[in-house]
Amino acid sequence: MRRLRRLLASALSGVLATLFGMAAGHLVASLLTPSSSPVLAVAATVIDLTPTPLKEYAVREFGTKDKAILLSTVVLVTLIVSAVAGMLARRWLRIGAALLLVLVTTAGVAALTRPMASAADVLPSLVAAVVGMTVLVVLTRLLNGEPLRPSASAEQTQVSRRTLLLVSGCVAGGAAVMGWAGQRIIDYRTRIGNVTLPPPAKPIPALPAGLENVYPGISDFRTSNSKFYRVDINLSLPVVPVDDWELSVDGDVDESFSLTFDELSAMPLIERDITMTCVSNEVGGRYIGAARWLGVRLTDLLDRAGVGSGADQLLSTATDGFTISTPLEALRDGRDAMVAIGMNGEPLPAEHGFPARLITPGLYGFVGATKWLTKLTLTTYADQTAYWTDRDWATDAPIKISSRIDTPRPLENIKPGPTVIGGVAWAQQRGIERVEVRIDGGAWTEAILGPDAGLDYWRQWYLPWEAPSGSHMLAVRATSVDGEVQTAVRATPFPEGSSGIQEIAVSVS
Ligand SMILES: Nc1nc2c(c(=O)[nH]1)N[C@H]1C(S)=C(S)[C@@H](COP(=O)(O)O)O[C@H]1N2
Ligand SMILES: [Mo]
Repeated sequence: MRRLRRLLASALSGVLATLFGMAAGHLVASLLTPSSSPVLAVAATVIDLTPTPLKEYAVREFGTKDKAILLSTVVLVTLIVSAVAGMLARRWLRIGAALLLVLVTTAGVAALTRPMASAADVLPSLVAAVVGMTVLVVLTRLLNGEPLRPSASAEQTQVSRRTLLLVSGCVAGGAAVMGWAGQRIIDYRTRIGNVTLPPPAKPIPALPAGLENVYPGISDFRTSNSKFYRVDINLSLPVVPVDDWELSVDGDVDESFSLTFDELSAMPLIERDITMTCVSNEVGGRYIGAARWLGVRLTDLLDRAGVGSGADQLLSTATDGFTISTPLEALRDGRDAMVAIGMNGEPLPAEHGFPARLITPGLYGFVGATKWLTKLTLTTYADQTAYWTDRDWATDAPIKISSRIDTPRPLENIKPGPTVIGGVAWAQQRGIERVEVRIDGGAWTEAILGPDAGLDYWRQWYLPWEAPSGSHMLAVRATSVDGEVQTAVRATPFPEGSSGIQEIAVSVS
């Protein structure tokens, strides 16, 4: 019993040492670069090193919770190792300390090898090392009843259990306060600045009312900013102070230039309704959203720079070190790609790329939707490659035609009688001609389409259904205006987007 208590106490000392170090590192990072926080840096590196199939599995299984799950796993593993370090330290202080040092060195190396890392990014890990090690030494000595200072006399070293509890409590409390403060500072620094958006040069008509008000359960015709899916490589949002921000256009151009946010927003602004899709979206998945974007037409910027004859790609760079290659041809075929500064009537939210991002209708996000954009470089595919293409994803990736059942939900139990099957369908750049529903493997029945907001916007659809009791299989497929019928042939998201037909089971009773 006593041995078990001793063991637990020493394990706890290791855990407390690490928590305190991590929190101190987080606080220091919040003041410098949030992504250099030890936990965040390690987690981000884990993402980078995870093989693509495993990443796809995680995205599929955990959806947007994948980041939270990853962070918790990293913290949990770290704390387990720390507990072991604490137990070892009780008898062999050096070995325990060495184990903690391995942990924190991992964090330091991770921070230094992030895409945009500078030497200063090792600081949070250094602080974590010094602080965590000190706590480990102090707690271990207290536990062992050893003097904290070599010169201390015998009665000074008599530590009561109360002292030990007090010190442990202070360490735990200190860690909580530092971690909380660091997070508050990060939230403050990544908030969006005080920005007012000028109106578009030619406002477009208001979006028609969608079907969601008539048939609840169908996705909103316009996705609100707070519900818009978020996909990026970051565990913490990049800090982009709008006053220091600049967008430069360079590379194979007659004259490179850069613009401040005010200069960019003073250019003629266009407004477009565009549905964005992530290449990682599974058939029937949620990584899709539709919004009204406000921004500067990309060709205006390209014309101003004067594109050289050799360029075949636009390489965009973001403050998070992320890069995207977009085929120049797609950007100049009249599709109104833009550098967006507004989303649904508001400045871009921090999660969606404040202060400016690229939006390319018809291409998956990873080839045309650079958030936190800072640089547009005219270059060639032979000369330069981008983040995901370096990881074997497709270089050119038009969004595939697809459709989704929103209501009823997979495996939902509904009442027999009149109901509605409904959802959304998209074929950006081409438009949706028809949506069909198949019930229990029968014939395809044409659904009724909702309002039309242009080729690049999704269409809502519904089909009234007299649901009979029993289990049923519901499937949906779309046809584009140019006649492509959504294929039943399955493809995984990697490397150029999923295909197949969504079929769900529902029970009626
Ligand atoms: N800077 C930056 N831009 C980025 C990414 C990123 O990781 N970093 N991810 C891309 C991907 S894969 C997609 S699908 C879209 C998602 O945009 P959203 O989060 O606003 O929906 O952003 C793109 N732009
Ligand atoms: Mo994506």
